[in-house]
Amino acid sequence: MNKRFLERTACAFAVMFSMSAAWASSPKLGGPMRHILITMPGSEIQIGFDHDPSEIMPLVDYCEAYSPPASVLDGAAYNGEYGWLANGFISLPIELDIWIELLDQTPGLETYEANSFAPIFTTSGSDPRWRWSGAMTHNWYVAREPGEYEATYRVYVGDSTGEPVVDYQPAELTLDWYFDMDCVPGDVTCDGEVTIDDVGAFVDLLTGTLAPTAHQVCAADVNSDGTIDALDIQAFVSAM
Ligand SMILES: [Ca+2]
Ligand SMILES: [Ca+2]
Repeated sequence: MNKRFLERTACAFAVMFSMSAAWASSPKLGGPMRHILITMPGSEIQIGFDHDPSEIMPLVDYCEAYSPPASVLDGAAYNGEYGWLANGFISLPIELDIWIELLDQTPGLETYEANSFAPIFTTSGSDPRWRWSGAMTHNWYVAREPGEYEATYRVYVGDSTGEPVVDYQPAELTLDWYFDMDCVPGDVTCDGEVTIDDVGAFVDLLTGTLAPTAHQVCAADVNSDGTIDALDIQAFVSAM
């Protein structure tokens, strides 16, 4: 099987590949919901968890394309398991809200708001302070390079502009994620196996038609020598 054959095959499968990308219209949480429980007995914010807080959430690169505004997740690994959730009654004057402020995070971590997909927590220059509506909210945490990620937040009572109100005691917590590069060599569609579906995506990547995700770059280096070149075409054919 030479490259010209691969290119012809790529044309035949281009429609199939683009249709499969279009079907992926809903991002996945990535696992069970994991809630950060916020309660306020009196004037002190308290944080609890409905899961083991030492658990680390997986950022997954599904190699899918989403309809806007979810398309901010395209080309990246992400997770939406963490959710902010009220744990019992929270009583605040109407002019006050509970805010969450990013204090520190691993470079490269991005966050997008649950439903709007707007960048928050300093992503794309956004404010480190985010107003929590009080409803269950699963924001999207995103990374583009493999590694471990961490973010520390302060949960506090603030006015309508996010300025802290000193009458209430805040709480802090740290959340953790990891992006594990466990690609299958040749699996450019990121479904865990090498099939005929991967031919079109592989050739698109080789010819520069496809802007690959980190997972796809890993998968296209079929012989795992750190570069993507003609040797990978032979290795790809052998993997079929
Ligand atoms: Ca595949
Ligand atoms: Ca290679």
